[in-house]
Amino acid sequence: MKTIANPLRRNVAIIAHVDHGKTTLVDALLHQSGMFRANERVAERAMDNTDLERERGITILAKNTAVNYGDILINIVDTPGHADFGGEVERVLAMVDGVLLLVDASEGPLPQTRFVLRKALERRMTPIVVINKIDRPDARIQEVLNEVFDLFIDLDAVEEQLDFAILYTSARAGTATTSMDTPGVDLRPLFDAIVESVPPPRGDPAAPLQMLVANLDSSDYLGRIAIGRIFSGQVRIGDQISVCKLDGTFQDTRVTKLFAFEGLKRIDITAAAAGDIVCLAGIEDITIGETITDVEHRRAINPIAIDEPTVSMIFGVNTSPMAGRDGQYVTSRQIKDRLERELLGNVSIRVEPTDTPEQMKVLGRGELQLSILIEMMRREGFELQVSRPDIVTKDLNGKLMEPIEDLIIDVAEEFQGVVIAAVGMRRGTMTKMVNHGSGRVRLEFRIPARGLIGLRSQILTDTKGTGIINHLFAGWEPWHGAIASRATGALVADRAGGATAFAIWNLQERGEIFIEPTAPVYEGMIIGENARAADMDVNVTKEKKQTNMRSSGADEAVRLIPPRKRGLEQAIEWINDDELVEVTPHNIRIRKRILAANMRPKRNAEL
Ligand SMILES: Nc1nc2c(ncn2[C@@H]2O[C@H](COP(=O)(O)OP(=O)(O)OP(=O)(O)O)[C@@H](O)[C@H]2O)c(=O)[nH]1
Ligand SMILES: [Mg+2]
Repeated sequence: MKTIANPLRRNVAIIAHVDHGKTTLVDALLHQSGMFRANERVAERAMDNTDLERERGITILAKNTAVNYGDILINIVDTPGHADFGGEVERVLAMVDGVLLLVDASEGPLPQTRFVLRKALERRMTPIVVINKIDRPDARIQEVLNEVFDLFIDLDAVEEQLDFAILYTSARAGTATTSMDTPGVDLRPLFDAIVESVPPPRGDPAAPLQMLVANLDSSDYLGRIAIGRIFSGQVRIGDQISVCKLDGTFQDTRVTKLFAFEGLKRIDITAAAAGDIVCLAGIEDITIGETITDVEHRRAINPIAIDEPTVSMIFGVNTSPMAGRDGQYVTSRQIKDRLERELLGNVSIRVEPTDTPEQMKVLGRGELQLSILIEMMRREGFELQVSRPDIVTKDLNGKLMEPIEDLIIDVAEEFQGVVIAAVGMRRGTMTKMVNHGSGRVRLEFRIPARGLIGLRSQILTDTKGTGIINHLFAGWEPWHGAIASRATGALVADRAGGATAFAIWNLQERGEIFIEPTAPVYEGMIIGENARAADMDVNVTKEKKQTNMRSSGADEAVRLIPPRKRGLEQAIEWINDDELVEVTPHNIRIRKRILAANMRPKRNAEL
């Protein structure tokens, strides 16, 4: 057994299903460890510090922080709970010696709870189970704890892993207790549990240096910053080091900048040793999974294995007639470079060439992950066009296999029927139905991953925004057969120009309109959804003839139904294979792949 590297360190990750309160708990841990001055204003969910994270209220990237508890330094990694960002969890588990498994006291274990727990158990960790949100009026604490036990058993936890510590917390109130009989007053019981249950890091500080890079950051001043765990040895400013690259080569360099985490900051340090989580700046081209060693002993640590992507989309150069109007970066070269940069820090994304240099195939864990990437690119000034997401299939002894997901939908009882019908249409089969007696039911299905594309927005519409959908990759099965795509056709602009209120007013009885009067359109651009199955070419630039005027223009304007503008994600979910989403910094447009009406095969068969 390796020696304890540092008895005064603990390295722990917080893992859970989405929204179960990880980042809120980190806030409370930071506050109570005295990381902030009494009068310091700190944003809620301080670790969610990127624009997209703050806007959406979800964590996208795993992030490090560290707090002191007595004379112990606790490195904490906050992780995302959304399934699409599961790769982030996988790679940070290589950095830590223990995990806090948070479970919402009302929702109980959900698909991502299962995923992250499985990953932690596989790494032989014994999690600390944290039943969070015990303040919720609908908390069902004992039941949820039983469900957690069942989940451990279901995942083949070994005996000592079943001996997990249990804490009951309200991350929002900043309290924890080990027993529901004694209400918590602060987080001290949780800090104590971390110190007692998470093993101190092992590794020999006297051995040669080995540091595994598990995360990347960058700064304008310092360039690329490698974040990782030192498994053995020591590192000092000025040391000669070698990077064992993923391709098997070595890159020798010198340590110029070394940091440790302290609350939300990074502080300069001069040396670090086995057991520490630190940042090294100034190493060109370093990437996740590489090992930093001393120059005499270049021995790499096994790279982190990550689950394969399941969804792909084609990213292409914007070919619409409006291309280049508001983007700064529009060429295939620029898009390719940007995607290559993404690969460095985003371990669960892959990029493959297609048969044309104008298009790249981007693979990821889900639609959300890919649409977040597209959203980041457009905010940086990129223009591109993207296809409908496709799932990744594989060939097993000549048989076509497709990914299958476990799907869990929580809805009010009244919507149960529509939801079951909608999932059934997509070849989902119900496996379980639980009614907690609260007026909501939990429906469980198995469904081809294909069937999930667009399902979320449909369920949200069908349940008036109240349905909660979760899914998790369950395995590969032989192809389940065709799934009907969108049942409706598109209203397609038949010429370029500016949309008029008059034309929209005339068209809105045919279906739902996506654009506003005066919006510029081009031939082949989709301006609305046809209520029928066929596509329809329409003139949305038509001006009213004076002679036809029966009522005043103002009257008609009032009668325009406000357009249902599609955001990026809705647009991506909505399109069919013969359609594309055009993405620019200021616009999301939906278009036919083939713009010219006379070149475009007509989709007119009533389904
Ligand atoms: N009632 C109650 N609400 C809580 C508690 N902890 C967190 N929340 C709320 O739960 C929501 C989600 O909290 P987050 O901390 O963002 O959850 P998360 O696990 O970090 O979410 P992801 O990072 O997106 O997976 C927020 O609205 C919090 O205010 C708690 O103890 N009690
Ligand atoms: Mg979070």
